[in-house]
Amino acid sequence: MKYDILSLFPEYFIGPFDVSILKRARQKELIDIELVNIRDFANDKHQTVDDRPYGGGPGMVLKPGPLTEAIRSKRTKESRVIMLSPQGKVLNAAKCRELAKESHLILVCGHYEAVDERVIESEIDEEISIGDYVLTSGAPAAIVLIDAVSRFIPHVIGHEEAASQDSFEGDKTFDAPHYTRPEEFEGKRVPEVLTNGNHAEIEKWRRAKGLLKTKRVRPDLIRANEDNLGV
Ligand code: 4GS
Repeated sequence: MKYDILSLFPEYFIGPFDVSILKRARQKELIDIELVNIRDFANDKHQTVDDRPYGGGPGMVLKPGPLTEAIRSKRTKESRVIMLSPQGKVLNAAKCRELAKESHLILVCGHYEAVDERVIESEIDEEISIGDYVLTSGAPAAIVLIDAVSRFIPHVIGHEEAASQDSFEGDKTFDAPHYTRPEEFEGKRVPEVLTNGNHAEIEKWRRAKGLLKTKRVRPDLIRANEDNLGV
C-alpha cells in the first residue's frame, strides 16, 4: 500500500511511523508513506495557501489552487483520494478493512477553518472523519487512518495480534479483561477461572465478561448486532 499524505506541516508526521509495527511494515515494504507539503504548490511569491472566507466568518480557508495541484501531482488511475474531515462518514473497522484492499491512498489533511468546497467536489473521492469532535488539523486523523488501515494489510501485524480477533470483528463484542503475572497485585488476585486450566470454562467466562462490558459501555454495539448474538 502506498500512502501519500498531503498537509501543510509534514514535520507533524515525524515519529508515528518510525516506531513499532508501522516502522517494521515500512522496512518490509508492506507500506510506503510519502509526505507532500501543499505549500510547495503555491504559486505566488509568499507561497500563500489560505485566504479569508467569502461571505465572512471566522478562520481562514485553504485555497483551491495549491491543494488541487498537490493532489494532481500524485493521482494515478489507481488512487483513492480521501480527505480527513469531521463532515465525513465516521471511520470504523469495516471501512478500514475495505481501504486496506486499495493500492494507493491519497490522504488530504485539512487545515485552518475549512477547505474550499470546489476542491472537495472535483478532487476528493470521499471524506472520512475519525470522530465527532474537532481537531486542530486533519493530520492526527491521517495518522489514525493509516494506523488502523495498515493493520488489515497482510503481514503488517503478526498472527498473535490478528486483526480478525479484534473487538470490532466477528460478534462485535469487547474482549474479556486480560491478566498476566504476578498472580496477586496490590491485593487483587487474577480470577480463579483463568488459572485452573479448564479451557471450555475459560472460553465461557471470557464471552460472558466481554458481553457484560459491551452492554455496560456500548449498548449500541449490542443492538446493532442482536441477530448474531442471540440476545
Ligand atoms: C477531523 C475529524 C477534524 C476540522 C481540521 C477543522 C481543521 C479539523 N478530521 N476527523 N479544521 N474529526 N478536522 O476535526 O477528521
